[in-house]
Amino acid sequence: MTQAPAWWWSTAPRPGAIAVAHLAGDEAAVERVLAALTGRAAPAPGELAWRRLGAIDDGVVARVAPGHALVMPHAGPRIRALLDARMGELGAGAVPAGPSGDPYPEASDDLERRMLATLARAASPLAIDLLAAQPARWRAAGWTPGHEGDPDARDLRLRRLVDPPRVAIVGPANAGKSTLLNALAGRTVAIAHDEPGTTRDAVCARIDLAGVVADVFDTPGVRERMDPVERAASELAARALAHADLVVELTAPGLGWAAPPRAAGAAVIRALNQRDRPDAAGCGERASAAVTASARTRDGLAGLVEAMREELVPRADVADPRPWRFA
Ligand SMILES: Nc1nc2c(ncn2[C@@H]2O[C@H](COP(=O)(O)OP(=O)(O)OP(=O)(O)O)[C@@H](O)[C@H]2O)c(=O)[nH]1
Ligand SMILES: [Mg+2]
Repeated sequence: MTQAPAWWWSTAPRPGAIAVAHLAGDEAAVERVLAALTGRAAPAPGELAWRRLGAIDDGVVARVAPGHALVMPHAGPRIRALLDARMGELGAGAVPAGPSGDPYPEASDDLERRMLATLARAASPLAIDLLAAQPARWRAAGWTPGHEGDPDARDLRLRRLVDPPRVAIVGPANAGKSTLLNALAGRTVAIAHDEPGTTRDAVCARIDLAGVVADVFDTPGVRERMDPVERAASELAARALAHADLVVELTAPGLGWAAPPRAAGAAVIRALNQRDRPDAAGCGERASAAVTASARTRDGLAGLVEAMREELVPRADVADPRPWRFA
């Protein structure tokens, strides 16, 4: 009887070209799990091979030692979650444990180990102090392994500090969505232009919103007549919208509100952009906007960032002294 091998990731859970996961344990167990995952014999020690990873993805499998393989699929939260589930079915332990034993030898128990593993992949700086406080809070609350209970709404909002939430900026063409994304990112991510229909792709940037790191998507403007490229772009935008935790409905004086269909449960902030324009003060959109700002002059931008941050992870959640079901 072989011991269950360990399975853990050494890359952050974010979209990208490649992710790296480790499978480590005794030789026979590593071979068994690799064969079951890929449907083929495991590469020999020291070799690497391209493999199908079940029905989930394909990628490189590098057998760096008899009892240690690196599995490198495309990076993305969905592929990662599916592989984690599959490895669980195959009996590989999700609790992080390195080939040389425990990667967190400083951890005094499983709770601390899980906290450190979560800390290692957390996206937001705000997560650091909060995670560090959790072992003591759970012990004070009489924690026993596996008996934290189900996560509540606060637990789930706070998990956005670990796995970045998604924010979609939507609105009519020329509202300034791309200019806003660039202003938030502090660099040029999206092309902004006074030609309506400039944005033809769903552009995304990872942005620190007052301590909460989020993936912010620029989307093509909503227009009545669209060419095929724009239609394809707007389908991508629809996908970004369907998964958004927060939708920023952006407009400018005289453009009205374009309220595209969005995911149930997503929060919405209506924001009037271009408030530097002389006609902004008396425009009809102003009354129904929660926030006004100018992406061009950056005037009011801090207020918009604060509103976004508060919708994603309210300050009261972070300050709440109760323990957090972080994993
Ligand atoms: N005065 C003023 N102009 C702005 C502001 N933000 C954007 N603009 C201008 O508005 C025009 C459109 O900006 P974009 O950022 O391309 O608008 P968009 O919403 O991305 O447009 P589409 O991609 O076509 O949907 C550009 O000429 C920008 O310079 C602002 O805050 N104030
Ligand atoms: Mg644009």
